[in-house]
Amino acid sequence: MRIKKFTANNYADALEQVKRELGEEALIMSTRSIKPNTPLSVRNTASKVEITAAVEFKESPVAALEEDLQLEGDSGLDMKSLIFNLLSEKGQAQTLGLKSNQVETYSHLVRNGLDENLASKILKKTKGNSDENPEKEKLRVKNLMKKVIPFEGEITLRPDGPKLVAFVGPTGVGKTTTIAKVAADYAIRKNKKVALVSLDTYRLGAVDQLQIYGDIMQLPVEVAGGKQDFCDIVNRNRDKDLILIDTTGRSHRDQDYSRQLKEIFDAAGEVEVHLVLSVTSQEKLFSTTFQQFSPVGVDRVLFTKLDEGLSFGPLFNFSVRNRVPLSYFTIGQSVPEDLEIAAPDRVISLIFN
Ligand SMILES: Nc1nc2c(ncn2[C@@H]2O[C@H](COP(=O)(O)OP(=O)(O)O)[C@@H](O)[C@H]2O)c(=O)[nH]1
Ligand SMILES: [Mg+2]
Repeated sequence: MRIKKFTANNYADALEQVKRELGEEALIMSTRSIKPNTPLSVRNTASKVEITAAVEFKESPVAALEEDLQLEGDSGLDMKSLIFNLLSEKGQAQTLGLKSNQVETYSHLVRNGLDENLASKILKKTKGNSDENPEKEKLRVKNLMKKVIPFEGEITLRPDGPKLVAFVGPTGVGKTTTIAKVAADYAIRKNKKVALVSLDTYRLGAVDQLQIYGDIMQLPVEVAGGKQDFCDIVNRNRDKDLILIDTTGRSHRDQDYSRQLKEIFDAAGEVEVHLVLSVTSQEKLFSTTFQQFSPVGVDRVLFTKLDEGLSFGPLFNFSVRNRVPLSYFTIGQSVPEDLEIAAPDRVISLIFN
């Protein structure tokens, strides 16, 4: 139940406010007129109306959850959470005030790497009757989880010139391989004009790898050493629909590298940045990498190696907490087939199966 006071010059206006903010179903609990507390000289100021209204909290659990998550951010490891971690999952669920039919789902989520805090928040928002069948309860949880996963799906092209998309992330996560898969999808399946650009001059051999893919698909591959180079390349490829940019994955501690990338991208125009993370990495690396690349401006997150992943909770934690929309998933080493458009349904089945 949410209770709120509304003040206006007249009853109709106050009621209007109530409806706007709390909806048609709001309950009016009390109404009173308030005399303004003004000096004698202006005593004839009209009095105001105050309405106290209430509403049941059954609306949008999604919005409420999103709001909560945004407020909370990353909670540090304090004494309370240390002790909490020592409890059994059942103990945790009880401590969190979850219903008996939710304990199983809670345990399942936590075992699959979902952040405990996040799992308990989701369960609290979906809390049904305690005598309800756990399967029904689970379905409600799945639905809410599905709704809070941000996703944008595949790359959308521009009507007026090439779309520039850069892939950034740690070494070895699968950036170059993924670029080859995406390039094949647009160039071969969708029949679009694609160019590949490598800012991958740091690691010896890295350009070769992209070159080989380019040769197989008969796509131009260009290598940019710096800002001017990059702008020239983009200008030369104005006729393309899509320019895919590969980058070196240097140490995730290298903030300078991110600033350098930002400068290069800014000079060339609008570049959509996809952060590439592997589900086989430690979850901690997700957040440090995200921080490293935040100066560049991360627009999307792309998870690789789902075929080798053991737990998918961290993928959910990352995208939901940071509100970065998912773009693609990769599910194996084969180019071009092991690529899929990321969808919330898929995330849910990864977590629940
Ligand atoms: N199992 C699996 N391996 C992948 C996947 N994507 C890429 N790889 C492999 O990961 C390794 C590193 O890939 P690469 O594209 O060079 O990574 P980069 O350093 O980020 O460019 C290669 O052996 C790829 O074949 C995937 O979805 N699943
Ligand atoms: Mg590479």
